[in-house]
Amino acid sequence: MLKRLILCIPLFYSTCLLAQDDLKLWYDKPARNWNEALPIGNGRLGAMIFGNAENELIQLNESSLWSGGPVNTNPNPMAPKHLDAIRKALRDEDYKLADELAKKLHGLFTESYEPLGDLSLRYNLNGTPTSYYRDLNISSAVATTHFNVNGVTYTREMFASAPDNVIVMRLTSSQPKALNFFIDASSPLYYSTEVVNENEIALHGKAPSHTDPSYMQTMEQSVIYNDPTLCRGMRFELRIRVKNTDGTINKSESGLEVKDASEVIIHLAAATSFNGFDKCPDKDGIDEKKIAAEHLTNSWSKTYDQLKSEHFKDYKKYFDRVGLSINGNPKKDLPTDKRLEAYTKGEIDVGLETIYFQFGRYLLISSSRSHGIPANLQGIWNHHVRPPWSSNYTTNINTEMNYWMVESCNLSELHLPLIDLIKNVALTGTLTTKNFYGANGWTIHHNTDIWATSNPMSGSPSWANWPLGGAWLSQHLWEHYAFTRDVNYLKETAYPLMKESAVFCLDWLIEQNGYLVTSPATSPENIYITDKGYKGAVSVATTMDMSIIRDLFTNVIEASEILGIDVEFRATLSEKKAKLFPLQIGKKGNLQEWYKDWEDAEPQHRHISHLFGLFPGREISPLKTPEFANAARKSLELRGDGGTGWSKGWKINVWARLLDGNHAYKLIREQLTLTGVEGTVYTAGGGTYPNMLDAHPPFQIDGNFGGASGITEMLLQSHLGNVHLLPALPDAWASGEIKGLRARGGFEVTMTWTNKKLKQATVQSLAGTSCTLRSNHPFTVKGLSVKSKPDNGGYIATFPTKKGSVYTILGK
Ligand code: FUC
Repeated sequence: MLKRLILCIPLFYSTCLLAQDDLKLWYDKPARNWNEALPIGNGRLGAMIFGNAENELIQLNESSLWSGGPVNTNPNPMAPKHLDAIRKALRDEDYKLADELAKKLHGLFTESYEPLGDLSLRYNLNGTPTSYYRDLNISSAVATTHFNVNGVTYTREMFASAPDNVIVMRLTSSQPKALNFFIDASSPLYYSTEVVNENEIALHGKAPSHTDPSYMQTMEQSVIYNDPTLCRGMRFELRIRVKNTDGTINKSESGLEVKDASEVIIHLAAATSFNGFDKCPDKDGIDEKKIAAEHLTNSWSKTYDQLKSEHFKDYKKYFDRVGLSINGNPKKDLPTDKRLEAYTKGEIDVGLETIYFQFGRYLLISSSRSHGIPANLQGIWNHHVRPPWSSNYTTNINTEMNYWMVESCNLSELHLPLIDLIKNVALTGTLTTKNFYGANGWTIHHNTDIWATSNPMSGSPSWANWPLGGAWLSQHLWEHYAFTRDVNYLKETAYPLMKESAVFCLDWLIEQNGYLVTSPATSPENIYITDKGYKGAVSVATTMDMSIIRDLFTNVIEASEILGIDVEFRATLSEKKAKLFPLQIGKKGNLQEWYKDWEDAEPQHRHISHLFGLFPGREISPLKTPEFANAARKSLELRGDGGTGWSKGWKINVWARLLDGNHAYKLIREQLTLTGVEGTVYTAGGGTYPNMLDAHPPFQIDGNFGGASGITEMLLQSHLGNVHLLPALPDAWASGEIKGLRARGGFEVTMTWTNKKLKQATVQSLAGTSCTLRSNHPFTVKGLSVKSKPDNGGYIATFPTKKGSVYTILGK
């Protein structure tokens, strides 16, 4: 504590925040299962470290390793014929018929994200391990395991290096020549291993040509390898090279036997033949063997310390941009699983909450750095051949949730993999709109994969018949601009894609009772009950549909104004936007989810699709549209606080947007409820596994990212044209410091607060735009004759800024 204080006093508080030394997940026993293993990743290569003393298991992934091949964009040529019939049924209010006909618009399932393999280290220990310890340091992205056997300390240190494209391990023993182990590798996919020489093992593999989603109960083969065209099923390569300093290595048929060594360095390289979403991954694949070998050759020329310091430099470049400390970040000397358990039982532990926030940032830095391959439902960490929901990109909430925090948490570059994927799906999506609906522009439906699948899948229309994935993803194109103010990016990349998404929406809207509506429409993934008692999915003008389209049109209009182009198109959008079916308040005072004031088949459904306008949209706010904000609050109350991990993550954000910090905080506490530990049932759904990964259940990473985003929304909001400092602080976070959050308009914000009141902030202007600040308490801007004025229950002030300048805000 004293050391912290000494560090903090003479320096600015940004340095003080970085002194947080508790950013570790640590345990006093090995992982008993995957949900206790620790994830590392360089954005492309991922590993789950189990930390077993004797039989260490390291489960490996590579972000481009998926089943399948380029997608057939016209799998259902009869589809457009059914659209008019569905619309007629909906006009006739024959919802049953509409639901049935909607299934005639279905196409193919997405493919699956596949595991790469397992690395196994079998130690010859001759004794029982004691003093066991393992951790994952999230401020340096290094995992360590150590234990004692007969007075010898065995240590394993491991990290995934992005600059060098390899996973690196250092194994040591505290006494000379005590390391004896056997190393080999295997894969749950088709593979063969080759022991290349005394130092190297190669694993050559082949991914399935097709993998059915895990929720499909099929009598036929669900994982298929046979594709004579060589257009489906990519090849992959794993290379393991072992450097021993002073022992011996003997090769056997299956692996390498290391004997009597004191230190051993291992490099892992892997690559696939994936050559882009539209290329046959085998026949026209890239040379995965050559790439893996190159990565290995490059890394091999460097020392362990060199690799580690380059890894630190690279990782910290991202991680250190943001620091969070709440109430002094009290430390707890407890293993993370025990700490979670105590928290679950009601202990106060804001230190754990800040770790959870920074763990979200850690996970994104470790999983979102591959060109065109964003973080999927499990980031990059998956050990199932048929993973839950194919570990794909589910765009009716989950993929977007993964990226809600990317800009505000100062990781803007990590948005690019998603933006690259959007470019791909816009290409297949242009064919899908044409082939399925005879429409212009582009869209995708409720999920996609590395092959940029964009068609409506099979199954329940409540999720399959939702053609607004493109419009929702387009919000991310806009947000990247809103935060960075990069006009060139807006012009060259974002605007053309956003515009074509709007073109699809214009084609998709039809006129009904004087309004523009979507038809068919669903509200993912809820079911309504009509007045006649019919339970259905398909109707018209659901609130989510209309809100997403309003959001898209608003963003495209603004973008075209900034770029000074498309005057006529902009006028058309404005005119159509005014005619969109408006938000409705239902008889219970709720924000109506459906076109009519119907009941929900499942009132506590985990999705809250109809609240899009409140978050992540910017249509509803207690400050701008109190009536609709109250209705949204009522809807949330009716839905309740339950739900899966991501559902709670979503609700944290939504309650923060309602400026109710205490309710958001209640959900954070529930989100951090320990789950998945044998013999204990703390929670029925959602929660957090001992390794701090989010439970759907099973594991799904969106809850981690959604939770981190929610914490950010409690501390800073900027969606209403101003930068709102500390909009939703809960009572539990009376004092604190946050460094380096980003706000729309191109601002970087650092704040300290005490007694829930802003004490001081700095705002760095990155784009030179005028800045409007909002705070719940009065403030002044140092050096400028600017004083905040009362506004709608808070205080605001506007001042011009100079690019690069830093402004100090003093709370009163
Ligand atoms: C949606 C959700 C499920 C799950 C899946 C990946 O379909 O309704 O709960 O998160 O996506």
